[in-house]
Amino acid sequence: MNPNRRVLITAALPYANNHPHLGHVAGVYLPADTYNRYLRLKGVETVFICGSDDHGVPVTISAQKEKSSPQEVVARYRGIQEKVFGSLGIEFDHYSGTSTCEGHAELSQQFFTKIFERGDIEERVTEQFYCDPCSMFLPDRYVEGQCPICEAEGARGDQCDACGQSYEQEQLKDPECAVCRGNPKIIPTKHWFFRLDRYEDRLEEWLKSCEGWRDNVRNYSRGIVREGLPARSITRDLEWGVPVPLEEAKDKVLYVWFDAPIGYISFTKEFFESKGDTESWREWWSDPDVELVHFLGKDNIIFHAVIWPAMLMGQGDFHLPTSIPANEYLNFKGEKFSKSKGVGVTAEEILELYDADRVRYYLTVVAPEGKDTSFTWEDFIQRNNDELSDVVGNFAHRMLTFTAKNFDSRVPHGASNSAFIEETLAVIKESRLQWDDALNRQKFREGLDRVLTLARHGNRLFDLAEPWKSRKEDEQRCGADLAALLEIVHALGVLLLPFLPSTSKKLLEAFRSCSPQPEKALASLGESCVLMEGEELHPPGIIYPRLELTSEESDLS
Ligand code: B3M
Ligand code: ZN
Repeated sequence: MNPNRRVLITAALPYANNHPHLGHVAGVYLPADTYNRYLRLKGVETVFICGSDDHGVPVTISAQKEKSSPQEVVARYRGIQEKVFGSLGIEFDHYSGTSTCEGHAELSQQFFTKIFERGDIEERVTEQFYCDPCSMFLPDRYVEGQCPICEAEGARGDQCDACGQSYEQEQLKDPECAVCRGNPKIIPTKHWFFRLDRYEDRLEEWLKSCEGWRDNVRNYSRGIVREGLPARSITRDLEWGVPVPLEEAKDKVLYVWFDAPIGYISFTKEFFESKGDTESWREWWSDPDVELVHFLGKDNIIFHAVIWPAMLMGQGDFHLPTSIPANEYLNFKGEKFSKSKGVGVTAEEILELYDADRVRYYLTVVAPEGKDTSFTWEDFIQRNNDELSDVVGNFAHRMLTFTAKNFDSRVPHGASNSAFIEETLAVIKESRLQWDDALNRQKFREGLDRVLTLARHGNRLFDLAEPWKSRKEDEQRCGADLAALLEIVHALGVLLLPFLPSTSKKLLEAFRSCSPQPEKALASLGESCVLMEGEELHPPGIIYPRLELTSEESDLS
């Protein structure tokens, strides 16, 4: 491993108008956090950045509906988001927001100006929807209609959720004002367009060179580039947003998708500056050795794998994404989670019933990594019981209580040359290597499955060793076997750390007197015994009591 490896991790900026639901958590924030914890456990230096996406129509519509201001909506939802992520153990280094981050507007304007000065932004007179009763232009989500590409209903002015494509709004069929449901008229207004066609060759070249990407991201993006990229309008007739830095566009703002990804940079800058370091952010964004990894949901692929890289190319001094692990959707009863449509469960709702690691566990085993998956309460309970309680919790509990009863809660004397310890170490090593390989490829389901397999092996080896028999016949052998099995319990504690931080902490607490720090122990797992014999264990008790399905869950839509 490169000892100087550095990875900058971002998670898509949630609009500051929604309660994160489990679809968001499973698809974006949890895998990003798991990856960050994994890298840190491996000793890799990382910076983990996120914050709210404050501008744009999602926020102004909410403000209008609630009869409050965009600022109020942003402040409230940002608070909710930070609380939810915190309760789930999703630990960003910095959680900011595009409307409050100092320097964000300025940097966004610089991005615009630089591309403008290259001649890659051009002015056009466009026909835009305008609603007379509301006396306003209807950019983006202010207008709904039929998608010009896949013909799905309910498509928005800038993007269709059904096919993920984006287009210019006048292409939308049967448009309706999202506020008053009236039919908008069309009037001319000037806008500024990003000439993406000028970046096609470079994008194609770059996408071709990207290795190890998920097929859904790479093939989809290459397909879009190959079809030809139309110029995209990057300004809007709105008051809320970053002002366009042009004299003749005084009453317009930048399109939210233009300023939002720049937040990744401005938040990084703010993060380092808050520590009194005004220089490092630049290195994290320009040193070609720093890996840049963007976690997001599939509806955001085009923006991150095509438009954002073109924006970065237009600057010249930032590096391009190293990988873009985009997930499909986690659905609820066959439908996309949607707070506004009342489908699914929010993170706050489930956290009132269950602790974070149970939620993290389930959302990782059903992570929509390669295809859409489903959340169901029955499955949530079942996987928690069959896997977390019966396999992991039960194995750890059996080992620790057996040691408590028979060996005074101390690590027994091990026998370094027994076939049993050899086999146990080999099992641990193989699990660690497979875990490492899966997590390195950002295959989190697979990584967690490897840990479960190790616990299953543990239970099998315990049954094979029959220490309850050998305890009477050959106490020394019994102790040696148990010492080996305790190595598995400890390894589970280490390998679970990226996935289930509090469970891992509880398990590792049991070994606090007899094992090194997990970061130090990791590379030795399965190479040799790491527990110090004779030292005391501190069993945590039952970690995962079995769950019953109660009416409370069924009451949640
Ligand atoms: N806010 C879209 C979303 O929440 C958008 C992501 C921005 S990432 C720069 O799905
Ligand atoms: Zn209207």
